[in-house]
Amino acid sequence: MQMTMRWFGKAYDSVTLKQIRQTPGVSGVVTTLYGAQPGEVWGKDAFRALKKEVEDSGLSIAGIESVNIHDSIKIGSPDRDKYIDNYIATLELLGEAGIHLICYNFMAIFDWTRSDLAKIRDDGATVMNYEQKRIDAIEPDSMFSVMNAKSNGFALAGWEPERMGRLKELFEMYRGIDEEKLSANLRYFLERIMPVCDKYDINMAVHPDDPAWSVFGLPRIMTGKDKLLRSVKLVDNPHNGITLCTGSLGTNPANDIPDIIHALKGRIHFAHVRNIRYTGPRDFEESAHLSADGSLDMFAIMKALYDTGFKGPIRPDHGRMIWGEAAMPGYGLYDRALGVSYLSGLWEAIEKMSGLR
Ligand SMILES: [Mn+2]
Repeated sequence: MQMTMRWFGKAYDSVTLKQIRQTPGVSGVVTTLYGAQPGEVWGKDAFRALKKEVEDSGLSIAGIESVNIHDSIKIGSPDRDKYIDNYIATLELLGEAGIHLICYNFMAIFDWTRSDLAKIRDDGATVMNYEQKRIDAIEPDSMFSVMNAKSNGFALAGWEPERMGRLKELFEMYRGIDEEKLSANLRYFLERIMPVCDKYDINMAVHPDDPAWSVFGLPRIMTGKDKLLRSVKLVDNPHNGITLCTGSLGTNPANDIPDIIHALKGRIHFAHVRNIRYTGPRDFEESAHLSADGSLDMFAIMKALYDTGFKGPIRPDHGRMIWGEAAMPGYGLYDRALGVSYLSGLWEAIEKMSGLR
């Protein structure tokens, strides 16, 4: 595995490349061309400049998170081919630049959902939190203002104001899109992009739904083992894989993550590893990475990745906000750096213990 951190670019992130480079064990970042809208062809010069900036800091770009999918592709609108052509042009540009990993999601409208972005815990740390009854009390089309009001003034990944200003329209567009249609539209998209992925050896890594159940009645096709297996078989090409996001899949206690890792062996191209703590049925908070602080067995997760020969980039995921840091919710430096150290420690121990067997 390659340990990485997510970096949002200097215009958006409070964390610097230098700080990431100084985090022991981290050799790369996953990033994206922030400001590019879903459906656009990325600018070659803008991406080159981003790549140079990362490499000048002594890090590499381990993958792109994300190249977002235009709603027309997810909905299967008549104009989808134009947006798939644009997506292919972006993949070509990234492939030429030596990028081999793209994370994306195929979620309807909302990328991820929380009821609170800064719940205060007993020790004064703040964490992102999800309570189903509070989500149920929110009108779907006011969800953006609820989330945005709590973002510390930072742009939230996946909550682009440009799209979120059109929520009513988006709900209208997704009317009639059920899981079958969403899956069929994913298959159509994958069939069209696989030749360019084969040409440049680009691994596509779809992100699971977060949380792992339907929210606001929208269809969900990436919620657990069976659906993930179905998605990789839609187009049975090794470049069609998944991002193993433990915090997203883990929201449903019925999801046995080590079992999912074994079932998806060879098709997990990227791993987001974080812990969560169940606080009620369909309620959870994002805890520290340690097994002891949450409900997931992080040793078992890292062991399953090791045992299945996982070679891709891994990153700590959302962290708590601690030590007075002000940052994008979930993406402060301190707790993610603690996550890096903890996950790296688990990995070293597993590696050495395995070698001793
Ligand atoms: Mn994730």
